[in-house]
Amino acid sequence: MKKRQGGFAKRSQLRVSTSALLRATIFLLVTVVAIVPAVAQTNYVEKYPIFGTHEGPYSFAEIDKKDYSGITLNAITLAPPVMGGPTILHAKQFEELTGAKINVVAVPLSQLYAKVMTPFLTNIGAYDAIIFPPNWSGDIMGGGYLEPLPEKMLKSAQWGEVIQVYRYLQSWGDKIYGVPIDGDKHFLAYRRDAIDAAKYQPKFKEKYGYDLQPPQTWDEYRDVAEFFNDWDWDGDGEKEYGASEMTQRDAQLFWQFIVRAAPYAQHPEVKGGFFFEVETMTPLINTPGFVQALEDMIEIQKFYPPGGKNFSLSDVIFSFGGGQTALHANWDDGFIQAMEKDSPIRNQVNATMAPGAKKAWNRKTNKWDDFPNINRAPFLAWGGWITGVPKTSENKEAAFDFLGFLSNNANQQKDLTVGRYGVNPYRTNDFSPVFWTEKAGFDPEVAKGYTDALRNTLDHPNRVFDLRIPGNQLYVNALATAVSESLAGNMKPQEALDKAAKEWDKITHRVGFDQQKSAYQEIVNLEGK
Ligand SMILES: [Ca+2]
Ligand SMILES: [Ca+2]
Repeated sequence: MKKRQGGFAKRSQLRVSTSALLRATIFLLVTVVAIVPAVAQTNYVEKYPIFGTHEGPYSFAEIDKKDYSGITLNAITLAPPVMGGPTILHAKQFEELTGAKINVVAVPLSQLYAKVMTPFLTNIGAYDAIIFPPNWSGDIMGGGYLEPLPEKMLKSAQWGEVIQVYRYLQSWGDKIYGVPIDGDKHFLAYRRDAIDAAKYQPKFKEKYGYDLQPPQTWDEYRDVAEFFNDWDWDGDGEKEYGASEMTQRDAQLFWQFIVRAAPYAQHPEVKGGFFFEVETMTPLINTPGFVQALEDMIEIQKFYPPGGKNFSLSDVIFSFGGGQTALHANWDDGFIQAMEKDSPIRNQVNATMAPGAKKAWNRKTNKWDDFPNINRAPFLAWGGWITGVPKTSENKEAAFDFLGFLSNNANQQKDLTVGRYGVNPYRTNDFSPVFWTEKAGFDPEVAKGYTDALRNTLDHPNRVFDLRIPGNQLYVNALATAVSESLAGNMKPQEALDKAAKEWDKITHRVGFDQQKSAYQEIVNLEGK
């Protein structure tokens, strides 16, 4: 528009004929008419950190029309940066647009469960919006504490674009309660300038007897971690290390262990459960596949960076994302952190599926089966944070508007490019390499590597779903405690996992055998679909 007006000004400096003047007048009138709606509308792209605007009931323009002045919403979320970051950012925007006031309570993961559940259990209406891990859905959705999604959400394009594999996470039984905000899985991110560099190939082959490549198995992962540990292989004057992993017991250690166990323990021809044998609900976490994974994890500690034996997710994001290590088998966040605009290792990373294994435990025959072509069992770890509105909320419409706005396409697309936010692909467009090259500045090779890794993981027939059953937190804590004890050298892997399995069995009977069995059956039903 400015350009055209400039053209007009220049033209008016010339000696003008009547017809030129008339043309100019008409042009001016047309210009003015065209400008009016633009002036009346806020330019959200200039005002807010978004790539563009999107239409729909939760868009910036539609939410801007709402007047929620006098209304206060109480929201609970994880402490920043993961989830808390985007919640606080978009709460502030929602306040500006609608006049509502939003109190955001942001707490560490170790406190989130109690803070969310206590008001439910004591029947106090503490929150209008909650943001919680999907594995707590058995307690929260299954407990009947959430309001089902309004038709307005279910008819919106931002709901329609959620890919199928993540839709199940939003419901419990036959009702849909979750406003999608995230899509999670584990995959392998690695440093291209280490692993793809020709100069390190001969020495690696000499030492290990095979070509250096992005590790395809956990054994290869070990070798690559060892090879790139404790020396300055990127020439920046500082040492790098092998691998960043989540090792803090009361943070995300459970998921770091399960991604390792999956290809050893999920045999493609043995159905009926990964965490439990579903018919008897016998815990499988002390079977040889899991024991092997724990032995591997004890070994890999030698190739962690300083402090790496007590890393949370945030630590890992800044460790791998900050260029400290060669390998990162984890969620997207550390990889995206490495790919952010100001990152010194931007486009020096790439992605592929999580490592597999050349053997898998067959619990039908009670023996290891060999997989010379590698058994893959990618882990849909976590699955994605869920947002919902408690039934006790007195401002449900405003609360759903806030959650819809928080995850509208404009906010979501921008959030996808901020590693520490923990917002990851779950809508069809998010899997397009073009989005990542155009909006996030990825090299085409990295955009392809990333989106292929996501697709190959999510679509894999032997994928492992997370443990989404009531009392999830009890199982997570029991297993993480056992793994942690063994990593610290206090217990042998088998002994630690036997103890955890016994604990799991007790939890199942305490929470309710039949209920647990039917909840786990729902996950087993998703296998191979
Ligand atoms: Ca270095
Ligand atoms: Ca996430």
